[in-house]
Order: sequence, then C-alpha cells, then structure tokens
Amino acid sequence: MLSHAGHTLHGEGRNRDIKQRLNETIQNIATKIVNDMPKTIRIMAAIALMTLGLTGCNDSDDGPTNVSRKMDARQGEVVKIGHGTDAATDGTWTLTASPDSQHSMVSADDGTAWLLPVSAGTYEVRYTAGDYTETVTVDVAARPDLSPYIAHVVDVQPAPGQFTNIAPAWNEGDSHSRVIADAEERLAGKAQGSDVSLGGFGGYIVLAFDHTIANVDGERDFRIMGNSFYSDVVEKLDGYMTGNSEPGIVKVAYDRNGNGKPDADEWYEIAGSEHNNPKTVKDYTLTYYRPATEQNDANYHPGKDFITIKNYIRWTDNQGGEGYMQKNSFHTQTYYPGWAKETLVLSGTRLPDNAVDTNGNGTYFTRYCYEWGYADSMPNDHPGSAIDISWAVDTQGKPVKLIGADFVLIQSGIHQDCGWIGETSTEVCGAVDLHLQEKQKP
Ligand SMILES: [Ca+2]
Ligand SMILES: [Ca+2]
Ligand SMILES: [Ca+2]
Repeated sequence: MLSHAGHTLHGEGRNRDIKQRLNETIQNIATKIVNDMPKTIRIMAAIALMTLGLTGCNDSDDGPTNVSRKMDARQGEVVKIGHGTDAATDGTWTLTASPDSQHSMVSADDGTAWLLPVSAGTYEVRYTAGDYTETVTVDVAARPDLSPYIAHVVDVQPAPGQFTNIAPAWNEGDSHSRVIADAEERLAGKAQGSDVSLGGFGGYIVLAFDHTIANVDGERDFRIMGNSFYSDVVEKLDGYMTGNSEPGIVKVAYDRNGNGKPDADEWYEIAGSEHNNPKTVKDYTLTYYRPATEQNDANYHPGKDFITIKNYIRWTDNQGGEGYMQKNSFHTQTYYPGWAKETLVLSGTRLPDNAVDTNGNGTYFTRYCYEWGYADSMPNDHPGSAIDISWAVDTQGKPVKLIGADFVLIQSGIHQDCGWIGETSTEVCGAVDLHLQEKQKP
C-alpha cells in the first residue's frame, strides 16, 4: 500500500482534469454495467467499450478479472486514478512501470490513487483486489514550458528589519500589492534572483510554482536559495558549523482544491534539524509596534557608535517578554513595514538563538548553521539546504505523506539581537524544484 497509515493526503482533482475525470467515471460505470451483464452480452459490450479506451475481459464467472485501460496526463500535474470495480475497496495500487524514478504516488483507503509524473513518458499503475486486476497505462505528455523556479510571489510580509522597505522596496504611498509585485520581480523565473529580506522573527513570503513539486521517495525535492555562508574564522561551535546563517522555517501546501491558490489548503511545516530541540518554541507570537520616531538618540555619536536609536521598535511576545529592536547607522530608512498597521502580529515556530559573540565584546558575531530543513541556513551548494517534502508534519507534529507541494512559505525563524549587526533576518533569493531542474535541462 502506498498510503501512509492514517495520514494519506490526496487531492480532490483539478479543474483542468474535469474532462479526464468524467471519462474515468463513464468508464467506471460502464465497467460495472458490463460486470452485471450475462456473459455473452458482456463480451459484446466489452468490444463496444474499446472505443472508450477501455478493455475488459473476464474469462469465467469464477476466474480472475483483468481490466486494462489508458489515460492521458501531463508532466508536473497530479492525475487522479480510480478503479472500475465495487467488488473490493481493500485493494492496493502499485506502480509497475515508469520511465525513471522521478514521480510521486499516493493512494487512499477508498481505492483512489494519485500519480504525479515528473518525467514525460509511459507509466503503468495496477490495482489489485482479490481476483480483480486493473492495469492503467498513463501516457504523460511533456511540458517543456514548465519552469523549475518560482512562478509567483503570492504574498510577502517582512517583519521590521534593516532591509525592510528596501528589499522588497516600499516607497511612500505604495500599497502592499506593489511590495508583493516587487518581490516577484526579484525572484520569479530565476535560479537566483536578488535578495528578499524577511526581516526579524515572523516575517514571511509565500511562493507558487507553475506545477506541483513532486515528493519523490527517498530524495530531497526543492531548495530555497539564501545568502548564508560558512565562517572562515570559526569553524565549529557546539557541534554546528558557524557562519552567517539566518534560518527560516519552511512550510509546504498542496493545492488540494485545485484552484491554483493557497487558500483552503493546509500548511505543513518542514520539521528540520531543530524541530525537537527543547529550546525551539512552537507557537511563538510577536507583536511589533510602529516606532514613535525616526530621530536618532540625543546621545548618538556618529563615527563612534553604530546604534542610532536604542529603543526603536517595541515588541512584546506571548511568553511575557518585551523589548526593542535597535536601529543602526548602516540603514536610515524606517525599519517598520510602511504599509503595515500600527501593530504587526506574527506567529510561528521560533528557533533557538544561533548567534555567538565570539570575543565577548560584541564586535564579532557568528551564527550557527542549523543543519537541514531550513531556508538561508546552510549554504546554497550544500546538501543541507535541500528539502525533502517527506519531512512535513501536521500541527500535531505527526508526519504526513504529501504527493507534492504547489506552494512554499518561508518565515524568519530567529528572534535575537546581534548588537551592531542588528536582528537576524532570513533572506530568500530564489527557489528551485530539484527534480524538474534536472528534467528541463537543455
Ligand atoms: Ca522527497
Ligand atoms: Ca487552493
Ligand atoms: Ca541571510
């Protein structure tokens, strides 16, 4: 059984597959009618059904039934496959032939299967329930137009930070949708675009692709490009590689209602290397307050100090904490998102602080690289920055088996202050479907 006990996740199909599903339904009904007919009429009907692309034969009333049929599908699109018998729902689906290993398949207890082919070519899936065997040949057409990179930025909401209002850009009078469009211009269609900074804890971005990223068994499926790098001064601290790591939590969603939008579809968090770290806080909420002033502190000494406003952006959290984000001399624009209301409330998983003041006087910070399952943590060329959709968990922390992901959300996961270098903010510079990247090579 390809389904995952108690947690098989499947789709309701896509609008574009309505025609195909109708054909399937017709075929299923036809098969049932045929099975209910006397044998002589059944053979004649079976011949007639071949025009529908369905062939069925039953050697005797007591013998095995073998049915075979064909379906058409397209690369990167989930195809729903039902079986044509009501004799048993305790059968199993198996993939019996495929062009290569690049695909994903799940099935549900009601006997429905979903196949997501990454490669074009011929697939064969088989449903077996007792004496009943149904073989479905799925011809998958190539889609050379598909891109392995981000197609759209659906939403972006950076938290306050040094690069907020700069990357993506906000100028006086700009709407939130203008900021989203700027983020899309920076990222869409590129292996590595220009940075989008998510600001301090809780800032997030929602990305969409022009296809479903397959959750290929045993393989990592996509990578979020960031700007982290290893330190060449301090190699390891507490067992972690050090450098400029600003980890972001990654969540995935499958477009279950098939409308191309991350609306009613559930988000599943990628449980990365620090998921069970006792210092990780699962439901952390920060409230940021618009700053009262952008005036430098009276006791700020240019050229001597780096902090221009010490008590700059006030924050409170849901753990009884409170404090201020500082402003520094390197960035003079307001750090508070220009389009946001007077308060900005952001919730999510807070990762343990990862900064170490290496010399104790605040001049050289290094930041642990959490090893896997995050954005902007491990360097882009390291396997630790590639993500397996199989690491997704539900809100109870239970693993889920998703056939793939249509949408990816990245959220700044650290809430700490690193003195003169400021808050820790996840950067997103692109994203890539690792399976399709291989397929779409010229
Ligand atoms: Ca996978
Ligand atoms: Ca949807
Ligand atoms: Ca970064």
